[in-house]
Amino acid sequence: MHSWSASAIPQLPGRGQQVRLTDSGTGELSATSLEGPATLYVCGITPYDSTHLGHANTYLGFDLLVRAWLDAGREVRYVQNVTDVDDPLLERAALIGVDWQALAAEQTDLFRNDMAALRVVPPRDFVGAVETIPLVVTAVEELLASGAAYRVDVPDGDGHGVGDVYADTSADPAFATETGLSGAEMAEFFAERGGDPDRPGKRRPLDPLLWRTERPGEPSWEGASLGAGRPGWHIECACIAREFLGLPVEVQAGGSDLVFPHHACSESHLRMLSGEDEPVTVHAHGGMVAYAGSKMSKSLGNLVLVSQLTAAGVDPMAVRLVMLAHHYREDWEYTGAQLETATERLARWRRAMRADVGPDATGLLDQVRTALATDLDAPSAIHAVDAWVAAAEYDDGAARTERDRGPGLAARTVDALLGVVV
Ligand code: 5CA
Ligand code: ZN
Repeated sequence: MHSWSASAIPQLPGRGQQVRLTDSGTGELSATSLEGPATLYVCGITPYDSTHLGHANTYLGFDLLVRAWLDAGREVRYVQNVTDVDDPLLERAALIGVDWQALAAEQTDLFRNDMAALRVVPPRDFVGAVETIPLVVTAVEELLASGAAYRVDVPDGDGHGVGDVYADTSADPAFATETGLSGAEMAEFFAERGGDPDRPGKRRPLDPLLWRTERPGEPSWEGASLGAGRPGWHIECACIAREFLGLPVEVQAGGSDLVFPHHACSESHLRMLSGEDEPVTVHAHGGMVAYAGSKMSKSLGNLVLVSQLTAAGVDPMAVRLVMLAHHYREDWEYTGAQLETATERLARWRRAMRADVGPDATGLLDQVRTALATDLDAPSAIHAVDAWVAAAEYDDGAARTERDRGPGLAARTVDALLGVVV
């Protein structure tokens, strides 16, 4: 499917640094490469109730990675999916009495508009689950053939298809080891996050669904030897990553709610399909945004949407500054007061950076580059910009630099590296 439109990124003097990111499994900083194309897979939305601030926080967090890589001179191959068929989407469409495809299309459009307004660099490939079904069918057939998957009978299956297909996690001795989670934690998350530990006929509670044979009243697609049905969730992201990026994927990313089972299962599928021990190099996860006391989530309904804020006249750049004030891995709770702070900050940045003269911004550029290269530390970058702005406001005339090295360079720095246009 088509992505959203890109905003121009200004050129900066010199070059950005090698980016180090925290790997969520080890908790240690891991250096991304300086050479060759960078590959990034960020799990996209399931298109309903988009785009809430939790989604926006995730995509803005990894937008900093894209910007830091581009600044360091790397070609960036960025893929994001859209889960445009899955249980939660079908359930929501049924609940509100609309066609699921219409809901998905409308919400994906809203998401594109929000991402463009927030000046998020678009992915090179923006890929829907539905358009990926032929790839999934082939992959599931491969997993069945190699013994890494098995069939489970469907009671009252109406003779449809040949049963559901599950991945056999025991075929992968490295299953979920990268997460650093205990068995008890995995069991808890699996049950909470879309898994079916008690499904009769499964070999192990954590075995994930690969192919769901067709059921009356549910959409289904031709599945060759699998029979008609629809794909499981994790295998879609595995297939899209393999097809559009190749292996290994340098950074696999999303919110921390995807560490297990989603990313662990996707990585395991990739391992089984490719024979590569480490199909993902760095596992990067953003923190969870809460509102009114709980994680912002579609199921709870405690949502603040980007489009609600912008429709009320909030500058998208202020929304961006709300997020950037938090480190991407932090869990935080949104409040209106944070939006006020961000709006005031944006006004101060604008005044100082639109001036004809001001302090030299060469040091600021270095500070912002260093902050981003160190685990995308946006709060430190903002602190450095605030200090430059304070110096500009204090300006006693002693240290004025012409626009190109002063306010103009500061403006280009926050535009190119932080995505904030002043
Ligand atoms: N379509 C799947 C991924 S393949 C999915 O998780 N969709 S989602 O719409 O639920 O979430 C989209 C992205 O936003 C995911 O990366 C998810 O981790 C992240 N996300 C969801 N809720 C929050 C939240 N409250 N705070 C931060 N990130 C969130
Ligand atoms: Zn995903």
